[in-house]
Amino acid sequence: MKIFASIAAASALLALSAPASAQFAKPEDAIKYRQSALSVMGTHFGRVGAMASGRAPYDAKVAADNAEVVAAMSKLPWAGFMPGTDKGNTKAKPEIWTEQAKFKEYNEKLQAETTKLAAASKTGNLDSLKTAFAATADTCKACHDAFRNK
Ligand code: ASC
Repeated sequence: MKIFASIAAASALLALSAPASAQFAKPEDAIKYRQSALSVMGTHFGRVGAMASGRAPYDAKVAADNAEVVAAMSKLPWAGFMPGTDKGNTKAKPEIWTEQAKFKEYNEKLQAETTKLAAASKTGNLDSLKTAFAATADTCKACHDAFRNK
């Protein structure tokens, strides 16, 4: 009987402690996932940036639709930086795993800035969009400088 109780307890513990790794079958899957999320985010951020910089005509609806995708995508990549995904087809620096508090702080800052970007895009005011775009881009860059290899 005792052995069953131990197995049950071990299974419960595993179920509780495994959520991050359980989301991906293999480390390569996690790497591909985070790169995909960051790539989609970059594509839509680039479309907002084209308007913020005047390379594309400003269309408030298009800006808002793209900023909405950026804000949604900004929540996703981080689950893909699970332990054991520091090696392989990745530019991720080891500091992501040795300075986890700082990495998390940057992830959260990005989510805060993209939320502001989405809000600014809904005002229909191009100057607000430009300000929020610049703040978001600075946040992208700070994290890349600290945590991404060239
Ligand atoms: C982008 C994009 C990034 C950021 C970064 C901002 O459009 O793909 O990674 O902006 O270059 O500095």
